[in-house]
Amino acid sequence: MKEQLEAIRTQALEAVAAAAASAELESVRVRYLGKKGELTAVLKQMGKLSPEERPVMGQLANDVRAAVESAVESRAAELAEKAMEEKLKAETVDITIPGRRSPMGHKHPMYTVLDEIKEIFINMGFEIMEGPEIEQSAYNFTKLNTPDDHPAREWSDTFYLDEESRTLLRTQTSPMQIRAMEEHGVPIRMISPGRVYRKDEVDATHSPMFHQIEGLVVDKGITMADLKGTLNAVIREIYGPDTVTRFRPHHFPFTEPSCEVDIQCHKCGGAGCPTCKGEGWIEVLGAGMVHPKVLRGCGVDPDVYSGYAFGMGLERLAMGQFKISDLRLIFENDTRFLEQF
Ligand code: 2NM
Repeated sequence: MKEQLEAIRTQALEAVAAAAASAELESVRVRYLGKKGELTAVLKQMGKLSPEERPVMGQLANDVRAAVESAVESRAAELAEKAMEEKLKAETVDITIPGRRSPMGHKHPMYTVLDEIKEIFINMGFEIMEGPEIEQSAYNFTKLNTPDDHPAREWSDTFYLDEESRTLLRTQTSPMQIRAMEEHGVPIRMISPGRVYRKDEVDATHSPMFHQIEGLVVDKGITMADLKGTLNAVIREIYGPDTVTRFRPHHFPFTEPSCEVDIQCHKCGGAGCPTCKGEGWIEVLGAGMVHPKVLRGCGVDPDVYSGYAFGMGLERLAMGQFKISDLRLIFENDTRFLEQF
């Protein structure tokens, strides 16, 4: 029996050392140490031994088991380490390979212009108040002193959202000015930038959605001189300190008197050229003194308070600033176009 046990030890240790993978090692373990293994088979014969031999063989069998078990254990650790090394080698990442860049977006040119203008007004003490794009016709037209038969109210000009023409997509941001006077009260000095909608045919200079900034100042003693001074200052911030302006009489339902403001063409200096369509002047905004009826409608006493308001389109400004020839490019959102700005 001693020889049998020694033989098991020698063979088992050889087999453990030769096991090249953990599955192979496991089958070696089962073969020698398992319930039906070789060592168990020998131990079953212990009964045949003399009482003197039994503890000696028992001790030897335990030694063999312990030796084989520990050999299996350390071989298992070796194999696991080897497997890990191979896995790491196979999965090595070359961190020196340049990464793949994901394309990075940036601010849309419309909003670059918008933010620039907001900044100018913020620095002059104006508040920014944004409002809903879906409006009531009361706020978009009626409270702005727009007569019931005004052409802008036609279904052919305005996007209505109900049969009764009560809700619509705002055609200007002035309804926000009305809300501001009603809710904030006066004195007030604010601008409302945002999208507006009109049923325009799309061409190089028209889109059914475009951007506007309108402004409103109401306080005691506000006059046309404040309007001219402020707008001249704003225009010179946008177009340069030497820009020449012209205030021309005009008509808006919500202001009286009203005017349009032109800048002298910077290309030709007023002589007339393709940029100003031969006019020598380029219209940049509309403005006027807020109509007393509009003030009264917002709970403001026109005998105590007066104010001026103005509105300007942003697309034309962006087109001029970025030398964009066709308005449609601004809204197509083709990244090959947008990434130029
Ligand atoms: C313009 C031109 C002139 C304007 C008027 C008002 C309000 F609400 F105070 F009556 N907001 N905006 C206004 C005046 C807008 O856009 C060309």
